[in-house]
Amino acid sequence: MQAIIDKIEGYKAEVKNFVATKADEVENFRIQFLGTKGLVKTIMGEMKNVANEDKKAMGQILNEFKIFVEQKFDDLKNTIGSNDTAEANNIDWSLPGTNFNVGTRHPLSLVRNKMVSIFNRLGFVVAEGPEVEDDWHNFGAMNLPENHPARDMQDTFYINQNPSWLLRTHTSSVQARIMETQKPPIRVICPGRVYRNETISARAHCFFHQIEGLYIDENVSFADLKQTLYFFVQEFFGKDVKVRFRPSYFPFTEPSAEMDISCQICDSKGCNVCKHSGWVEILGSGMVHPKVLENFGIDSNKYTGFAFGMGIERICQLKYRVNDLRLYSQNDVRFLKQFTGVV
Ligand code: 2NL
Repeated sequence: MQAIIDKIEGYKAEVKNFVATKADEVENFRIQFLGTKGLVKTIMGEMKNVANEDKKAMGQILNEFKIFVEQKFDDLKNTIGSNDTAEANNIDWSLPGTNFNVGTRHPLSLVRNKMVSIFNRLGFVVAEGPEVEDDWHNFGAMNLPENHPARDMQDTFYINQNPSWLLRTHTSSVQARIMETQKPPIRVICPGRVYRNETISARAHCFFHQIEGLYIDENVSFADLKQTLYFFVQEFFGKDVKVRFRPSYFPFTEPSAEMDISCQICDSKGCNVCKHSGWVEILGSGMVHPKVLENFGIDSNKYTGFAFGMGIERICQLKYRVNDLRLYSQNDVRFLKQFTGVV
């Protein structure tokens, strides 16, 4: 027993005089003395060689040694730090944090999503289609005569390699494809990019975004059209918005109407956007022309429908006061980051 006591005294001196300057050395100390194969465990193993009558005294000595070593380890950790806290202790907590630049949704996406979700609640489902179209789906099926000015090269981008292909000028071509493949009742909303051969300016661009809607069933009336669009603008702009319908003309609808809303910029007091009239036009609409229905084999004596189309940029301008169409595609973060937090 005395031999073990002497050994422990020697170890105690070793532990006492142990110096560490780095966290790695503290960790080495832990492994050497307190690890599963460390000195404390090894000496504890010596208990089995101790005579029965000495076991109690020996147990006490060993326990004291263990506490002594643990105390030293705590001291080393507190002054230098151990590996598991090394990194934490090396951090300068007063430094400013790392900045993550989180992207924002594009304003046109925000507005499109909001519009789509309103129409979803009325039972309209989203349909999409190709941006490169043929003449039939873009013009022919929509009752546009061969000589219609919209078909002119001056207005429409035709594909050089195959001039029977073009960049769609409206998303009506998507609805055409729906009528081609589905039977009434049809209730779709078609958001998407469309192309027109325009000189780029604050008020015109060679591409922009549209949402068109189409509802075909038995007994669909002009009253349904008005109520649907009135509901939409109330949900989008707020209950106080006023609407008015003006007769208009589109080859694909009869009768046709344009819808104005009370100016959201000046609250109808008069401004540049409403040209001091208090009203701004936001969409075109009408009852689907019987010829368009018959183009897809839909019996126009049994079924009627309404359709409408609006520019997303226009709605976005009224909602967020964007006054230059070019801002939407210039990718200037000074513009884009203004929509942070807009859901
Ligand atoms: C506008 C006018 C409109 C339609 C689009 C349509 C679609 C089918 C049948 C009939 Cl499949 N009509 N779409 C109808 C009226 C107006 O858009 O000013 N858009 C920006």
